[in-house]
Amino acid sequence: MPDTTWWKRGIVYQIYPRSFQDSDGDGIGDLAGIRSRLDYLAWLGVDAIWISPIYPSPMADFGYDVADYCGIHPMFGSMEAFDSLVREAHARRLRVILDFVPNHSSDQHPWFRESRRSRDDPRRDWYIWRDPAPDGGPPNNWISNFGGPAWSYDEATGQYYYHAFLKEQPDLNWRNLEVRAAMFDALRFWLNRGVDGFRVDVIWHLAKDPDFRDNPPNPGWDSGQPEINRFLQRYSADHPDILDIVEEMRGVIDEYEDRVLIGEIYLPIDRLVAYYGRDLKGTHLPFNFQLIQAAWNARDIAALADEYERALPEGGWPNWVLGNHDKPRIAARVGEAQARVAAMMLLTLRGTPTMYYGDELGLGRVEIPAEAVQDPWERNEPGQGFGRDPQRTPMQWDETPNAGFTDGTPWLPLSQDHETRNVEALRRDPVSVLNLYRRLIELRRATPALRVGSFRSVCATETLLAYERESDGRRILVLLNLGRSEERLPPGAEAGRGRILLSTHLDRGDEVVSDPVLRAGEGLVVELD
Ligand code: TEU
Repeated sequence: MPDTTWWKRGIVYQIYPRSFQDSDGDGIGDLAGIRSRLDYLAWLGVDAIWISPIYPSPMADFGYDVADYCGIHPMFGSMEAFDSLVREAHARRLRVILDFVPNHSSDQHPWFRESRRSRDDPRRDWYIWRDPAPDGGPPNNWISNFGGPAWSYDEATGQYYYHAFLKEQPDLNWRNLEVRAAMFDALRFWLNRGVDGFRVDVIWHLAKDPDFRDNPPNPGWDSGQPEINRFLQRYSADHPDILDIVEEMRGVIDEYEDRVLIGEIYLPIDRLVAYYGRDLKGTHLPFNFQLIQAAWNARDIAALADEYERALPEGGWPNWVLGNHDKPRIAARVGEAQARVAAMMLLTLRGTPTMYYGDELGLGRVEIPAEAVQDPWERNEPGQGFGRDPQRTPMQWDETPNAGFTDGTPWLPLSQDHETRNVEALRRDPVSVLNLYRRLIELRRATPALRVGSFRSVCATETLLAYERESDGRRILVLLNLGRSEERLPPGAEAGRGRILLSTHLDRGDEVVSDPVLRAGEGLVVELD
């Protein structure tokens, strides 16, 4: 029996809800907006949407500061709007994955308000409170991911509380069993409403060193890097106790049929794969961000793919991510031509691909004028390129004002070229990056070797990456030219005769080749004889 598990076979599409589609003219996307674009997603061919947080929130970190784990922010709509989004998505065979933010809540969450009331409040231990250091300063040297100390002093009770991110995002104490129970009930609340799974925010942060030891300095740090990198996160993250918590969380997911648990994890490969859990009882998919972090160099990417394949536990299903709301867009990192090669890579590697909305339009870096900055990280550590607004700008749908995103004023600017770079225009252009994505998705869906087949590196030079996928004797060769000049497989590495199924240039179907020449920035999918 072939394994038909949807999250192994399918493609995930991330929606940043503030920026997908506005339906009420406030300049911010919402649930009704997403619902109105489901037909587009079905046309594109993806299988699941992951929606960044839509819960009530003061929006200090744009929803990653949750004030109620079981509600919908009125800006995004109502619970009815949510239910009908799920219903209509399911009617189109689209799964819905929510973002779960368990590591920290908003400082406006009733739990934290209660926790800070007094040292002996029953909720005190739900968060992480420590006495000042002997000199009155913070309890240790831990830094916030957005710069500055990770501890804030509370005058009224004379203690510091810990926040790995903003001071408006106090970390919950997952060593407290009541916290776990309350959070697991929140998961059940959404599972009962029919959601198909969760992407869990910073899951590798859930437990800290019980002794709160100082982190060691990072010898590789220089002043061009974010302040968080000054120290190695040895004691503040990736604590071994996290795996027990993740297994418990998975247990909740397994109370329901056919749901998925995805973990957001920025760790080296050997540590990342631990999050599959003992006997695969952890996350189904620990997000693999290698393609986001790697230098755009075929040799490095091949080495990472091989290392990743080798590191996977028996039965662990791989996955690949090309972009998200925290990292510069792929087209901004590697340029428009290479972004097409990257699309082919994402959709032909072995494992579940996660796409980021707008990448299918080839959206690049959108310049954000100083007065339009929204991201709190940019405000804390300005002018150094850490801000995340450039990759969170509105989706561009058509040629109308504001590209059909909103009738009001968009919360972030659109890219300058939105009159030509939009879904309608690119749909009409048969060789557009949008049509490339659609063809790649269609090809992956129709080709078992790409969907489920084995992976084998064929060759990698600085600029040429070649790998083979195989299933039931059907062999697919993927050739990717990461350079600016013509490429072909080096002597001795020729792979034999075959038929081109797809070129990134979308102009070479059905050609029979034995040693194809790739044009600059061209990728080919070849079915071998
Ligand atoms: O991101 C975690 C985060 O900040 C990552 O960028 C990570 O710390 C860093 O890249 C390590 O190299 C999640 C959300 O995706 C982000 O939007 C939130 O701001 C953050 O958590 C806090 O919830």
